[in-house]
Amino acid sequence: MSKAICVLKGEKVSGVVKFTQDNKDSPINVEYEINGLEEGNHGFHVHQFGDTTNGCLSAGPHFNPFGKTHGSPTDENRHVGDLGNIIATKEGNAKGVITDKLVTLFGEHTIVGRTMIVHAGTDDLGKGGNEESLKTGNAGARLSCGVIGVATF
Ligand SMILES: [Cu+2]
Ligand SMILES: [Zn+2]
Repeated sequence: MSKAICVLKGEKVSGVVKFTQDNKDSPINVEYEINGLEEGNHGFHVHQFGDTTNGCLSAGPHFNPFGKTHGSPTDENRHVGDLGNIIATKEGNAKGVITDKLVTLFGEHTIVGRTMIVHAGTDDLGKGGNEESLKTGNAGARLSCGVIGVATF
């Protein structure tokens, strides 16, 4: 069992994301609890760099080691970092578990040392019909972010 954790920090939005994965061939579980959001959908991605020197901007684009276009977690053609949307209640909380078969804690393409970001808007999952949709899903501003690290929780 491999474990990793990410503490999200932003002006208003904060949270914790816990990753667990049995072995390199198992799906990963991504358990998140995030507060301070506006009600509704928020794009949720692993971005390329574990760098927050200039806030969430320094994390770069979506983690995309296979050179694909942006998509939904269930698409064949997607960035590894594409975890879709999380949904916040009217109290501003988003809580849940995502199971994913592409994101991994093992090997060359591990997400450990990269950055999780929560966006201001909805990820259109590559279906927005414009160029930006295939890069970012038009998910808007980067509200909160944190670097993913090894954990023992
Ligand atoms: Cu993102
Ligand atoms: Zn993407």
